Amino acid sequence: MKVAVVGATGLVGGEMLKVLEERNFPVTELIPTASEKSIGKEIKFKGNSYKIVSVDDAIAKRPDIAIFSAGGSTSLALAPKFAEVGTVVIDNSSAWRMDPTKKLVVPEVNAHVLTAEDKIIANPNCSTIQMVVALNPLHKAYTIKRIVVSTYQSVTGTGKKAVDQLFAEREGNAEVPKVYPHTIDLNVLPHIDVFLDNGYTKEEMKMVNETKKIMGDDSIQVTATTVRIPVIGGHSESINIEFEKDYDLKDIFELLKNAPGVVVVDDVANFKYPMPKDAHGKDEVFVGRIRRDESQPNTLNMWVVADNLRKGAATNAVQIAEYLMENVLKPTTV
Ligand code: 2RA
Repeated sequence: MKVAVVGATGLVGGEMLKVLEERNFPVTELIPTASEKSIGKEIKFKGNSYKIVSVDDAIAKRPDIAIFSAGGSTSLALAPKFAEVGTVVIDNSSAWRMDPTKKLVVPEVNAHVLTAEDKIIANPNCSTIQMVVALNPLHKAYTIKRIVVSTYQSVTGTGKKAVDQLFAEREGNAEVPKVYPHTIDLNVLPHIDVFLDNGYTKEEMKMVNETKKIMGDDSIQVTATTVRIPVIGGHSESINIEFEKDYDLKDIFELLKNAPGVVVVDDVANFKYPMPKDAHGKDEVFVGRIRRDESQPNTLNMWVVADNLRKGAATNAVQIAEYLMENVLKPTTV
């Protein structure tokens, strides 16, 4: 497959290259592209150096797949241009996610919706991906009525400059350019993405709307509070789930243990539970602190952690590409 990575110099772009390499995705030609200022810079892939090419050059090569991590406006402008030359775009921005003509895909949940007609496919928001991977098997068994989620999100979700802000603050450098409106080190910001008229943030509404679309069920009620914390390595989520009917707690453990992409880490006697430090660099979604909500019937609490740059972005995008390759697309014949 000829694969373009659009936004190859960013945090997620770098992770995309790593994941393509680690999963041995059959890349016959890699076409890394990024903004004008990065053209000519070199990136490494499978031990070789590749120069960043212009977007026009990348389109002219007619890649089979283009994995985008370049922001919403770039994606709105460029994804259709790649699609016009026959490339399938897998886009990590929020630009196409709620477009009713585009599929929003987490392979463990709804890869089956993909067809050869899909030329622009949306990769969901990181905090939504890890939540639906863990919830989908439970929804199938017990039908989720309502989800109350609070997130604890890594600064890597904001990008390189946010990681720089955190470490500069930690070193006592107050002069660092701030990407957050407040200090992030030794602090917590109940604010991710922009505030909307309803008082929620865009990140919170992504969790509400994307969950319904991916799980194909508009009746699931979701309410979210999304929070930035001074952590790298992954996003954590406290999730309270009310089901239509009562459940067997042992069965919940079994369903999660057998769910694709899920690892249960729940041994409180030995202080074992998921943490971003352990999820860092991994592709799975880690679930623990699984327990009955004793305050109301049919309700469960759990704690879900995943590396937001991996399963929350790059890994999910590459898994979509793998599914397309195995089930939908024909490889380029040389
Ligand atoms: C964040 N949702 O963590 C983002 C990244 N996609 O801010």
